[in-house]
Amino acid sequence: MKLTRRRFLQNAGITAAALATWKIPKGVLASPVPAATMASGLPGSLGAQEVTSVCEMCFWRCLLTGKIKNGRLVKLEGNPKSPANGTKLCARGNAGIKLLYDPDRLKYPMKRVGTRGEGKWQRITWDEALDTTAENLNRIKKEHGMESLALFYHGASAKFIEPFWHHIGNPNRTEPAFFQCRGSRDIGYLLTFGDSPGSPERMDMEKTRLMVFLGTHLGENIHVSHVMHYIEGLCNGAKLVVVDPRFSASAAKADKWLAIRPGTDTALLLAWINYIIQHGLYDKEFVAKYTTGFKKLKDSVKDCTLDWAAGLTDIPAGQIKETAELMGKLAPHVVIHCGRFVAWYGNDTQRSRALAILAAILGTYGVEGGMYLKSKPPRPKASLFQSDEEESDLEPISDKWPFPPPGTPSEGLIEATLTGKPYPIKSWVIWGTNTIQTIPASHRTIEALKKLDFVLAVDQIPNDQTLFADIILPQCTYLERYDTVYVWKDVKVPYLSVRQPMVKPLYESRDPYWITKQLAERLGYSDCFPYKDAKEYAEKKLESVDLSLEKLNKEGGVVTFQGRPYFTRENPPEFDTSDGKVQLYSEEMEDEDLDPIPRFEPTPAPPKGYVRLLSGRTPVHTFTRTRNNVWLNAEQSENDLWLNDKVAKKLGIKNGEEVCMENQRGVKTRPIKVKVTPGIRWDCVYIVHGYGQLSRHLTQAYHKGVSDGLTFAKNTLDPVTGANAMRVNFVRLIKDGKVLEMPELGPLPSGIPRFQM
Ligand SMILES: Nc1nc2c(c(=O)[nH]1)N[C@H]1C(S)=C(S)[C@@H](COP(=O)(O)OP(=O)(O)OC[C@H]3O[C@@H](n4cnc5c(=O)[nH]c(N)nc54)[C@H](O)[C@@H]3O)O[C@H]1N2
Ligand SMILES: Nc1nc2c(c(=O)[nH]1)N[C@H]1C(S)=C(S)[C@@H](COP(=O)(O)OP(=O)(O)OC[C@H]3O[C@@H](n4cnc5c(=O)[nH]c(N)nc54)[C@H](O)[C@@H]3O)O[C@H]1N2
Ligand code: SF4
Ligand SMILES: [Mo]
Repeated sequence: MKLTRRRFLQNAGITAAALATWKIPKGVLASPVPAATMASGLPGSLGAQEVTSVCEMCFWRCLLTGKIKNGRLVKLEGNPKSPANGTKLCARGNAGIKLLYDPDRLKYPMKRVGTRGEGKWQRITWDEALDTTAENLNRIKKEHGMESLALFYHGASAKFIEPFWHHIGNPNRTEPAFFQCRGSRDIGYLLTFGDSPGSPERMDMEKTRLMVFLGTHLGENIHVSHVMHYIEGLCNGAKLVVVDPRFSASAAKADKWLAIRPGTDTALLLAWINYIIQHGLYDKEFVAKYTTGFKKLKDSVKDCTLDWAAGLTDIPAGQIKETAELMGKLAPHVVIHCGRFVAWYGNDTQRSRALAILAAILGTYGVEGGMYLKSKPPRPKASLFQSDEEESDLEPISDKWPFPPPGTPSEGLIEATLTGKPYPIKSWVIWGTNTIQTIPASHRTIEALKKLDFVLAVDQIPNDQTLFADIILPQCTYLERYDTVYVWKDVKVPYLSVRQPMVKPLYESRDPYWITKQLAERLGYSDCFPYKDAKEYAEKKLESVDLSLEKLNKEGGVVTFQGRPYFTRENPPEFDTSDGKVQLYSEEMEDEDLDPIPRFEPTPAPPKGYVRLLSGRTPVHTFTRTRNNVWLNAEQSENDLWLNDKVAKKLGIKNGEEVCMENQRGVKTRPIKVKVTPGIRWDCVYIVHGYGQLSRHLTQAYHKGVSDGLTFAKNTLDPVTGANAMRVNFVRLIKDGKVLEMPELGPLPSGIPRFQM
């Protein structure tokens, strides 16, 4: 039976479908966690000396213990009972305390008194802020319809507003941090395996014999337990192949660093697949039993030879061959890392499909040292709403794309705001996401923000996007509130925990449940959010799985369950696809006139005189949200510009000198220090994302370093998902007021066109 697109998404389980109610079945709990050594058993009672909770300095959500003295949080540590991070936190996790006590925090509700973008505000009361917001949203809804109200959201704090938007039947909500992150990857894997690789990615690195990373730069990209597994794998003797135009922290640990021409990864993947098939290095039993379309795949990639790929990727054919042979030799105990941030070139779903296909033919799925399986722990459930979800016949803007992840691609909402098509968007509610730096082509986002009838921003610090809001609501931090109950299932030992406050909310900040409930009531939905507060909601959820806050705290703030990481005789392979098999050839894609097997589609090369602008992570910061943190700022307050040493020599630029970048639209950046290094190709430069904030209210971060996001001028969308690509922008350098044409140190292959200015 063929699937329509909608049924595919439903089957894939990634729509906001109702969750099954579970009780903890007998025997499911893993060996009980010993009782914690809490000074006082009751977290949330503010006299307690230690409180367990969940980190949100990034959304990996490591488990925490906070030490409190005289009502002040004095130290954060990893929760020793955590089966994932144990006692360890990363630098950002440790520094959460400096977010809590950041003097620049949003303290009171405010209204705009200057023009949008100016950041001139006046303190108002909560009543005035909520009433003004509701009046505006109700008025706009009456004049232009529900669909004219858009929600931009991210993170734990949006776990109430996002379902609310859904509940009232408004399709116009976007999570830029999903679309512009892993959205296309998840769709690529769902189309192949009927399953996404999860979060954390289910890569069995500690048990593997070989890891293959394309762009993934673990060590700079930090997730405590993921990095621990990676290091454990290396210590256990696993080999590492890193494909990256830059000598990343992972490349530094690699057995093979393949310095690929940016944008050509799909060619490399297809050549690997072809070589592995032609030389019989694939898992014949797995392919025969569990996949469809192998013959079509074999035919489709037959011309993707080593020499063809070498020309495109600039990786010597011998290295492509050698690494393909290594994969064949060590399969199936090979981690083909699915990556996380994949919004690269606009053909990212197809590249993710190619990764998934490579992982499949090597037989790595559900195998020790490959890609382990999602667990099925009990799922706590308690309804946030007393009424049924409202039926909606509104036309979702996302229908323009064949397989969008849930919600609307961010660009769809920006376009509709700017053009009024397919219908006007008149108001944005921005909740926990930096719309200015996170979505490429910021000049368009800013233009859209200026055009809107009403903008609400809910945040904890006066970050870039708050400058454009009419009303700003101060949310308390993750250390001052209850949130929902979390269950980790993309881990080998699944576990459950809950976020609980360590101290009372400071100033007039309020928690997300309270704010959402207040807004819902004022918008005429008093049947939503029936609980007194987020604590009661957490209790109800825990009750549904025979737990309570008290029981959980007795267990040290975490309960673990049994996982099922690998296929076994009792747990044989099964795939949630249309025919129950791994789709090497995708009929769903064919039905949508998309390539059913990935093909190499070149992304335009830099125009003459320019290089490609690349960006990524630093271990001590998370996007823009931590730049104002005084400890983390002290660690790394600015970014630098990685420039190839030979290029630097030709341009006469020395290490540590300052230059500006100019993008292909002629927009110039602030000065940035150059890091001259052989560790980056000549055809690109690299900066860390998250710097160069525009808000002067952030006294630590204001105008420190240079923003990649504000330098991205171009708007290239993945045709499958509608996600924006980030690596399609070009810059040249300006030194002492003089524009420097970037030299070309190698030929451009005939198969790759140049970007037309
Ligand atoms: N230019 C560029 N853009 C990117 C990327 C890139 O590398 N470069 N990476 C992409 C990726 S992978 C991702 S995941 C996204 C991340 O995108 P975002 O999550 O939007 O990134 P941040 O810049 O951290 O912005 C988060 C905002 O939420 C606020 N916030 C944090 N916690 C809370 C809270 O509890 N309550 C409320 N109300 N607000 C809170 C922060 O103060 C901050 O203003 O960005 C994507 N966009
Ligand atoms: N400390 C810290 N850790 C984080 C985050 C954070 O903000 N701070 N964010 C988290 C999130 S949400 C995400 S999505 C991940 C993102 O982290 P990852 O998914 O690991 O990394 P990316 O940001 O995609 O990739 C950056 C790397 O890709 C390389 N690259 C650039 N162009 C190409 C290319 O064409 N081909 C190849 N093969 N490589 C290329 C860059 O040189 C760089 O080394 O990090 C997570 N971890
Ligand atoms: S990786 Fe670091 S910042 Fe992220 S949740 Fe864990 S400790 Fe917190
Ligand atoms: Mo991300």
